[in-house]
Amino acid sequence: MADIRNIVVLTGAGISAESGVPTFRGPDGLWEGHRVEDVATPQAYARDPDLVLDFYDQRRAKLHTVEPNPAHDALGRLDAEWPGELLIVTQNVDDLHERGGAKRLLHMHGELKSGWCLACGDRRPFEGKMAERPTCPACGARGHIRPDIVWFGEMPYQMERIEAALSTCDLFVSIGTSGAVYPAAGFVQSARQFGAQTLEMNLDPSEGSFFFHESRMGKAGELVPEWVEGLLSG
Ligand code: BV8
Repeated sequence: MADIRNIVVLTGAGISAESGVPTFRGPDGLWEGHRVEDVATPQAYARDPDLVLDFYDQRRAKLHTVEPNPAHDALGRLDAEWPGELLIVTQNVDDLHERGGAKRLLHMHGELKSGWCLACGDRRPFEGKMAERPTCPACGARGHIRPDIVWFGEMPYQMERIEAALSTCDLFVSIGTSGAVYPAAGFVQSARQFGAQTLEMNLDPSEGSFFFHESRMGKAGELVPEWVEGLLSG
């Protein structure tokens, strides 16, 4: 472990599963109730804004009923105590990493608690229901606020910052993601090309398990605290 200084952690829906937030592709998956094309694309939003806005309004409201789990708390502890570089890149749109204490964090697929006004481009924290067509606090336009979420076919956020971190990391860790969605699913290959060690912690083998030097199968709430303790105790 001595030669590990810079770490990039990628998380997906699996890290929030033990907090009661449904994953996408599991048996009770979010997508089970909906076809992805019907709720997570710009075309879906144009075709049926009420369905899409309600889908995200419901998930935003649920955030008040869930708590961070030991995996979020362990990454918060790592953030506080790790002396080297750390970047936590989450695909998740919930706020559980923040509530678990993570600060060196970015949401590459956006956040449920952020709104984006298409009339003026303003982005800011949002609470409540977009389906009620609220007025934009910045420009006063009504009914143009959409979820500040990266849908399929849209460019994920802060890709340059992510690529820079991957190019200098000594360790890349993937937690709770199926490896089904790009560009996130390709990060492990980039990290390896730059010489990083790669570790996966997941309930089941992901689509990218082959690319990891090490895969630990199990629940994030158990594996992540163990891993952080091991790392911090050197
Ligand atoms: C882009 C926001 C380009 C919405 C999401 C063909 C090949 C390659 C790529 C493509 C292709 N065709 C199309 C593409 C591109 C596309 C893509 O990858 N499609 C896939 C389906 C093939 N990607 C895009 O469109 C991306 N944009 O490419 O832009 C571009 C270029 C120029 C200009 C403009 C654009 C945008 C992708 C982002 C889409 N938005 N989410 C929302 O949240 O509603 S993606 C969605 O899936 C989620 O964000 C999530 O993050 C992501 C991945 O899912 P996971 O997080 O992995 O969740 P999942 O349920 O799948 O898996 C959970 C895992 O956890 C499981 O493995 C399970 O075993 C494990 N688990 C469960 N419980 C536990 C656990 N592990 C540990 N402990 C537990 N307790």
